[in-house]
Amino acid sequence: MSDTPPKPDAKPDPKPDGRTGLEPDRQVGQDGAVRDKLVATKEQWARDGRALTGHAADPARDRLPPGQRLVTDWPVLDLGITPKVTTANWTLAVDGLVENRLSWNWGDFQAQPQESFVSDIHCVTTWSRYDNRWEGVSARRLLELARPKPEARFVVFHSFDGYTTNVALSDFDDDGVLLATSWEGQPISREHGGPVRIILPKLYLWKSAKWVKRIELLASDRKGYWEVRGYNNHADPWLEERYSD
Ligand SMILES: Nc1nc2c(c(=O)[nH]1)N[C@H]1C(S)=C(S)[C@@H](COP(=O)(O)O)O[C@H]1N2
Ligand SMILES: [Mo]
Repeated sequence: MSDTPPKPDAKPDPKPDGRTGLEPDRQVGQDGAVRDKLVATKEQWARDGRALTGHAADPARDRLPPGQRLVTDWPVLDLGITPKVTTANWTLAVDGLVENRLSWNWGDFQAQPQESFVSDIHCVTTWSRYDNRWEGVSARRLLELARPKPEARFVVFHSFDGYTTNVALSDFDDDGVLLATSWEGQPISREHGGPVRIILPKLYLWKSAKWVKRIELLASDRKGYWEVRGYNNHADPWLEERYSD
């Protein structure tokens, strides 16, 4: 392991040509099955009465955040330190401004109701991957047990590799937010943050801490590893909140 941490994620190429990410050299344009699925999804959204904005002629545009391109693999991105966390030595603490601190091992985690969600993931390095099936314990379940104090408004995730990242409690306490243990029916691999990582699908993926070991609730915000290095504090891909300012 080198002493110097790897560079932050490369800044995305500017797209002065206004390309959509759906040109023929990109995966979606070549993959009729993916396109059909997108059309089907949009039709489902329409049936659900879900509000869609603009780009009606291009179903993919409503699902792909600005400046993103679709991939079908799942790239690995982290500080380059892959901690040796196993189900035998994994522990999780939930502390700070909670009525009931939690301290879980793998057995405690497995004793919780396991839920399944399908979500898209969006990385600030401009790739997005659709329809990831996750299983694990929901953030909502964890919060129900830990019971945040009224003054708790922010969350910091701490990981076994020393990484930290911060979100508003309202973004953690949301639909589809998971402490995920499985992806596409398989345990999440070590390189992707197994045995347990956060999946917070509405924000760029750097907010989804891999190898999570501690969830700290705070009254005031405290920036994490990338946030102090110029990445956006909120990180909403739909607003392209990549960098601060
Ligand atoms: N513990 C930990 N979690 C982390 C990181 C990290 O370095 N350490 N990197 C973040 C970043 S910058 C990204 S883009 C995603 C990448 O997740 P992946 O490697 O599973 O694609 O993990 C995030 N979570
Ligand atoms: Mo990243």
